[in-house]
Amino acid sequence: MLNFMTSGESHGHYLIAILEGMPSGLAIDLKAVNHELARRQEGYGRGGRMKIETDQVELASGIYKGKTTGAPIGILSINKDFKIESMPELDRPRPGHADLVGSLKYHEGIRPILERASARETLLRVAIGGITRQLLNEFGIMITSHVFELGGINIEKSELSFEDIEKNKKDSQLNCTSTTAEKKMIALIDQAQKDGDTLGGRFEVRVKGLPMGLGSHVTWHQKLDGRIARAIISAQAVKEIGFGLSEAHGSLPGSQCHDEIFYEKSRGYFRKTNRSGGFEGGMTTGEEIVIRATMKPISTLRKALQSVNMKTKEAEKASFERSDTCAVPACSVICESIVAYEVANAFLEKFGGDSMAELRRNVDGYLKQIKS
Ligand code: EPS
Repeated sequence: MLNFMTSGESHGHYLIAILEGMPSGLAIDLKAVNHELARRQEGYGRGGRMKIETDQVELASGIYKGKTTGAPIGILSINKDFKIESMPELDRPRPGHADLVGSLKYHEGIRPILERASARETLLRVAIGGITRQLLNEFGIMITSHVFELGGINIEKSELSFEDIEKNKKDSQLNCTSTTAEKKMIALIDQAQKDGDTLGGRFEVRVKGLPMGLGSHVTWHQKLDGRIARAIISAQAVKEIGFGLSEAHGSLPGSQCHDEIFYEKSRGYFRKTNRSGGFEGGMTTGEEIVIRATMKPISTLRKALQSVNMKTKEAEKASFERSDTCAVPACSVICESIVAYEVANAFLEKFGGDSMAELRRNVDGYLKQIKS
């Protein structure tokens, strides 16, 4: 059973996480983890902070000769832009951020709230995802994502294969599979920047190579789709998530919503569609997990919205802090890592094993069983 905790503020000195529950004997490629962090920093429309930082982590503990030991893994990152103690207090909460509710609830002003609520924390969630996806990759489980809508510009709904997504988005600045759509999206981001506004969008996360039967129908908290939904919504600014046909389940008849079942001796049970997005009864069907999620526009607007000065209670425009115009590509990368952690957790819950050798034996035994 995996568990993690993060600590750290956007302009604090350190960002710290602990990941417990990984089996021993997994060689960890730190370059690959830091590559995910570099991906998180990309995206047209990101703010000035991304020019200051070169995000990377050290694995401070729990690794011996490059491999996991079964002990908790300490993850450490140092903020170049470490200036929290000298930063000005805000007194006009920004609509959409944690500012107003957090400062009333914790009674300590806005600064400490925004520092912890910031999307900066996702650096650690990506580091944890970078580690856990290496466990999944050992078993042929791969993850990708792509942005299919930004500021209202939508890529025509095409059933892109996992491989096509990876191929078509390779040189994209927006983690997008269509160059024509990307050009329009970039123009929209430029316009939003000029208007002092921000943009949100929608993205898809895909996981392939899964065995059937991760997660369980027997209790609500073991349903893996439910766990993924909670985890994705916990990412800063994510406001909606769906699986497979997603909201179309609400308008299509059952005959167009479920995945009919077939069987061939050579390949066992299979489906010709994946409208469920890879889940039935909270369990993986063995088809790809298909997640579609929506990120709201960043809440900090240069053209500030109406707020209230918490000292004087006078109506005033909200405070402004350096920020992104659009961070949807980053959000799709962050959610790849969030899904990696949840799937790895369910994988280890099902197959157990204190070491990779024992885990492999358990997986092989199960795969033989469901084949027969
Ligand atoms: C971010 C770090 C932050 C923001 C942004 C993303 O750095 P700074 O506040 O120094 O600019 O750029 O966070 C937000 C916009 C937000 O609202 O949380 C990061 O590292 O992803």
